Amino acid sequence: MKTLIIGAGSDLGVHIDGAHIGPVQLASDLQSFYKGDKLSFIQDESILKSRNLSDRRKNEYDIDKFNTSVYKAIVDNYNKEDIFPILLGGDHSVAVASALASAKKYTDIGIIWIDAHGDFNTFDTTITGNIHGLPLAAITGYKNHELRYFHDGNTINPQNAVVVGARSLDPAEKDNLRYAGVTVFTTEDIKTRGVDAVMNEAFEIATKRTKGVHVSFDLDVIDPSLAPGVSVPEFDGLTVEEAMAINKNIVNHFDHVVSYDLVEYNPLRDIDRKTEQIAINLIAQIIKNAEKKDKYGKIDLTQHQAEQYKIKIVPPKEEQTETNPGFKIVPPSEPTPEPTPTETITQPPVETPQPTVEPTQAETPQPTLPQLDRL
Ligand SMILES: [Mn+2]
Repeated sequence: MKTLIIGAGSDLGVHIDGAHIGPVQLASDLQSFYKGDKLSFIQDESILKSRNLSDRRKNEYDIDKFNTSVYKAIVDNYNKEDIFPILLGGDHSVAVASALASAKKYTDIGIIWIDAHGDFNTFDTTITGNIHGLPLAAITGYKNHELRYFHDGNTINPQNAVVVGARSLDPAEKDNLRYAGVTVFTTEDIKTRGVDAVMNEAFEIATKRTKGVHVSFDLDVIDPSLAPGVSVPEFDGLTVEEAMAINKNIVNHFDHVVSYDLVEYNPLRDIDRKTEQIAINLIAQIIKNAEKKDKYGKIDLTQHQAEQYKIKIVPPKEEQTETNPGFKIVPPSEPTPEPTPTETITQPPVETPQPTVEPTQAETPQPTLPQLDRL
C-alpha cells in the first residue's frame, strides 16, 4: 500500500519546546530513501505558547485549529486513494487528528497506545494543563469533546483501546481509564511477561469486532538514558531492543494495522542523536512493511547522512592541555635579549601534525546538520 507521511509539527500540547521540529528533522532524514507522498503541518509561529501550568485549557483553540487541518488533509487523502498514513509528531495531542481520521475512514477501529503515560486525563483531572496528556481520552470519546470538534465519524470504543508500557499515571487518570474500560499494560508487564505476550494480547483486544487498528507510538516509552529526546521523560523505561520488538510485533500483525503515529521526538532534548536514530529505524520498518518493499534496511544515521550530504567525519582534535597546547612552542636555544613574538614561535599551529586518534563512534563529533528542508 502507498504510504503518506504527515509531519505534524506542533508542541502546543506541552509546556516544553522542541517537539514541533521533530517531524522536520525526521523528514529530512527520510528524504534520501523515502520517495512517497508527504504532507507537512507546522505550528503557526505567531501562536504564543502558554506555559502556565495552572491553565487547564492551555492552547485548546490553537490545538483544535491545528488538528482540524491535519484531520481534513488525512481524510481527503483517504478519499482519493488507498493510503497508509504515518504521522510524525509533534507532541501526542496531534494523534487526535490521525486516530480519528482512521476512525472516520474505517468506521470501527481499535487503538494501541504505546506510551509511558496514559494520556487519559480530562480538562477536569489534568494537573499540568498539558493537552498532550488528554488525547487518548478524546479519541475514545471519554469527555474532552473540545478536542474533536472537527471529527464527523465514530470515536474509538474504549473497550478496543490498549495502553502499552505505562508507568506514570495520575491517580485521577487511573480512575478515568478504569471507568472507560481501557486495558493498560504497564512497563512492568512487559518486563515480566515479555513484549510478544503483551502485544499479542493487545492486538486481540484491539481487533475484537473492529476493522483495523491504529497504532500510536510515543518515544517516551523507552528509557530516557537510551532515548533522551522527549519532552516528558520517565525513568525505568523500555530498552531499545524491547521498543524494536514492539514494532516487530506490530509488523507481524500488519494485516490489521491501518495507520501509525510516531510522536514526541524532541530534537532539542536529544543527546548524540540517540532518539533520532531509534525513531528513524522504527519509521523505516513501518514504511517497509506498509509498502512491502525490502529497500529499507537498518539505517545508521551518522553514516547515512554523511553519505547523503557528503559530510566529512573529522576526528576530534586532541584536547588542548597545558602539557599539550595543541601546537609546539620551541624556546630559543640561546636567550635572546629582545625577542619578538614572531621569533619565539618557531613552529606555527598550522604546521602541527594531525593527531592520529582513530575515530570511534563515541568520539565522532556530530556532523553539521544540513539545512533542513521542510517536507
Ligand atoms: Mn503520549
